[in-house]
Amino acid sequence: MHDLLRKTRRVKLILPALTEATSPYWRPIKYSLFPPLGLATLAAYLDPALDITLQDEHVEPLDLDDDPDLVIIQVYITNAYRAYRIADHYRSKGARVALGGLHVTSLPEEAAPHADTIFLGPGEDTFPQFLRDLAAGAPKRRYQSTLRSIENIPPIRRDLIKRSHYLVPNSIVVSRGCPHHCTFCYKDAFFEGGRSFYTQRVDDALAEIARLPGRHLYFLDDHLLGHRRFSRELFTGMRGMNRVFQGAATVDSILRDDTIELAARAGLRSIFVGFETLSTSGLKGAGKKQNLPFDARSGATRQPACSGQAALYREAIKRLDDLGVMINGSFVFGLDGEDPDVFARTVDWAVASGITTATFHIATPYPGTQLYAEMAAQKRLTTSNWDLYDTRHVVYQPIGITPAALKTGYDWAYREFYRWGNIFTAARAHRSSKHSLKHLAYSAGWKKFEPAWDLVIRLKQLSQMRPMLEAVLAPVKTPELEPRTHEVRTSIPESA
Ligand code: B12
Ligand code: SF4
Repeated sequence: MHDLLRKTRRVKLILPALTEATSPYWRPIKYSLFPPLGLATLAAYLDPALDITLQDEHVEPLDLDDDPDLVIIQVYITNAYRAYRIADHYRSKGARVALGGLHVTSLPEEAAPHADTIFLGPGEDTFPQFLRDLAAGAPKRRYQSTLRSIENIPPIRRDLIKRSHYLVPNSIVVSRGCPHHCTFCYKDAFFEGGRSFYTQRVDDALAEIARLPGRHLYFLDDHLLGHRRFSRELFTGMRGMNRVFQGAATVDSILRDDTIELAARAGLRSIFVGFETLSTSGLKGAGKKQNLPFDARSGATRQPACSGQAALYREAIKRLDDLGVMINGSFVFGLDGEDPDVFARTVDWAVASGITTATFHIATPYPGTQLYAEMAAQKRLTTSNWDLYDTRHVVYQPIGITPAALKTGYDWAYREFYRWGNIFTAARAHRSSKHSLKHLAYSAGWKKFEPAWDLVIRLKQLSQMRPMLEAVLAPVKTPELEPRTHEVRTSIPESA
């Protein structure tokens, strides 16, 4: 064994706090949801005999007085400055520092001066290669992932995760990437140089699920229904496992066939759907074909903004409502072509449609994305202070609306959607009164009891809240969950 590896006894994995942690928007509960799964995934490649610690600055103060030999830091865009400071600190103490993650992949030249080694893309191929090179005494400065697979990966080191610090310790990913190519999304840049959508083996995914204690799971996959055969086999295998789970999927995949019914029967109770905008032209501009009515996808068809779009969205919402699945709708403001009425239009629609929770974003051109390249080419980027790239600030010159109006409208949309009156109106939109009650509990619980959440977090009692979450995610009713014939809606072609 080479000296370099022999010297590596203490390894520290760090998720630095996002800059938001110091802002008035900071919501401790939002950042106490999920543990750092990426780092726990990487830790699985380390020799278990090493002294390994994993720290997530969102839920605990970092101990910076220690002396690890190897420091592994995950860098997101809005923790990048903090990550670089921590990296510099440990390097000045003589530690070997490795940086990776989304932001390092987007801007390797920016990250490189703060690290001994940087990693571009997912780490399942490059990190073990780095460890082998370290053992051989020749670690490289830069690794670029090209061989993409999450088949036969070692079990995630969940034992390093402090479960009591998180409301949802059972977060899980069974695929990586997504089959689509939205211009604002991190996906194409992050997975450049190799496959950009791939899954685990179904058996392995089911085995990982079986290893997780409790009932509740949160799939962090970009698109849980993205690979049709895989997701159908997964949900079929999950039947009888007595789980309740949440995940994300696209509009087309919800309407495509009966996969969503299989998911509901397996325990799907709430789903994240990126509606983004009600405007067909806005969706086309963002490359979000999977949200478009079929006849609007070719680009040749002209539809009045909204009509076909709203009908398609209504169909997806009704389908989910029939299954008792709550919806977390995601919306983006500031796409080209929008007018100042977009905020009221979007909130009114979301409330009337019975969307349970909404996530609003100001359009944010992340470095590496097509949107960023377009904005840069048009000289519309107004800042490169990455702390502001959190989808709450306007970092570019919008068209058709002023930056100030965009920011004000975004803030208003959040306030308005989560007004008590609107929470009640949205809750009433469901056909079943049990669904309405669950809606009320979930939405109000998420946004209206911040001081209570803060207290629970301070007392380190989040695990006590899990049974309540599971109760809110109990099934609404079962008739629609009974097996139905394999119905394929031909208007929505398969996208994956
Ligand atoms: C969970 C999650 C969160 C959690 C984060 C908690 C946590 N502990 O990580 C919470 C809820 C806090 C969150 C918040 C936000 N998020 Co978020 N989130 C995610 C999500 C769904 C999953 C992350 C994950 O666990 N992935 C699975 C693991 C296995 O992959 P991974 O973490 O990427 O790790 C791998 C590699 O990156 C690499 N790697 C990472 N670090 C290192 C280090 C080294 C040394 C090496 C070798 C390798 C390596 O190896 C790992 C294994 O392959 C991602 C989408 C996604 N699919 O990744 C979005 C995502 C990261 N979020 C995003 C956004 C936009 C946000 C928000 C801004 C949204 C908002 N407005 O509220 C906020 C705030 C963040 C901010 N202020 O900047 C974007 C980021 C875009 C970008 N370019 O930065 C993503 C990509 C979603 C998307 N499709 O756009 N998020
Ligand atoms: S569907 Fe979602 S994850 Fe897939 S490319 Fe579009 S924004 Fe990204």
